[in-house]
Amino acid sequence: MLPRPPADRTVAVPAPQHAELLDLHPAPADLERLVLEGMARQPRQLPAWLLYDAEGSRLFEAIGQQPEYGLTRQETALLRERAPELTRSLAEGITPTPVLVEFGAGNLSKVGPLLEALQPAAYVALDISLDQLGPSCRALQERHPAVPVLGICCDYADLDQLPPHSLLEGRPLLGFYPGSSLGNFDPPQAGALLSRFARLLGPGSRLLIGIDQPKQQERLEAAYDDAAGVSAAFAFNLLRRLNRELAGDFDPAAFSYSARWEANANRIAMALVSRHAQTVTLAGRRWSFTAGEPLITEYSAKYTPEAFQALAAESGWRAIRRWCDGADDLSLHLLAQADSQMSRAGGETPEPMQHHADPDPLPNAP
Ligand code: AVI
Repeated sequence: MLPRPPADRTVAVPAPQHAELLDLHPAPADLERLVLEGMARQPRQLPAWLLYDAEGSRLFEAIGQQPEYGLTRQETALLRERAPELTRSLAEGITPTPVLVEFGAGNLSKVGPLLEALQPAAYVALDISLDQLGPSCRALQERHPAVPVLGICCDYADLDQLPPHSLLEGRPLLGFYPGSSLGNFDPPQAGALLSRFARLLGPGSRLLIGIDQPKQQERLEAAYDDAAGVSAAFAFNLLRRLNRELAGDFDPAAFSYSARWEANANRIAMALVSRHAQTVTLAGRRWSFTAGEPLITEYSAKYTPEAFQALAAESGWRAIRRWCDGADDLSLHLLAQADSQMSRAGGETPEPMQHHADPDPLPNAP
């Protein structure tokens, strides 16, 4: 693994095929602070991005292939089928040629059809896992040699500005946030994240975002606790990471995995539940768990289209259009910044969006 510099230093990591990588991964001290804060919460809850070390990223990809977890397959198919229309709406009236910025890009498996249809000036992928981002950026650059690719390893939810880089200068930015990862943030944090995206992308920008919707409890619980045990392995991998990176002594056998639908909060709560009373050492401190006490590894909130659009409106975005899969399980929402008529590059965006929206204010285009 590459050495991690402190969060405030930007280091260009040379990569072949001209895909460039910047490493802004949180420093070990930040990681320790966040874990200590999370362990002190009631219930204990750690930041979800900690799940994505090299092994966690591999396991998350495997989750996407489980029959119970349809989100990845359905959204990928929707993006492939609708790419020309999506990109037309995304980039309409935007000049000069924009840069596409993907948040939480993972293995970059969803962006291909958008790159082909949009032909952006550059593609910038932000993700927490450097181990995954490096090879994925290089492979994508090979497949799309005409679009310069820049990978930024970072916690995008804690980024105050995009790092200075020639590819990001003087061009409008279009955001892409697929996978319903917004659901992994509590509602106030989710709203703050949408506002952050508006600031990072700049005035006049647009955002295409994938959002999973509430559905039958049994389906959701199976999606997050698949029969092959991959979701459980994904959660248990967190304990291994804590043991390795923060001198922990968690015994995975002393915990069981649980994924439960919390109807009052419209979310799945994923937790490792202590099988018995025990004390664990982590980051030089002792932590007691009572029997049955959960360590929340992640929440996955689901939003109806209306609830999501209300959240977006509170966070400075205006809903322009929605596309969904045939079963209306999930949506791709196109948002534009609420008050701005100016693109980030300084060019005026003529009649931003309104006259491009269908007469139905929130048309569904399955
Ligand atoms: C990344 N995120 C949207 C996934 C989800 O569906 O909430 C994470 C996940 N965790 C377990 N399974 C999937």
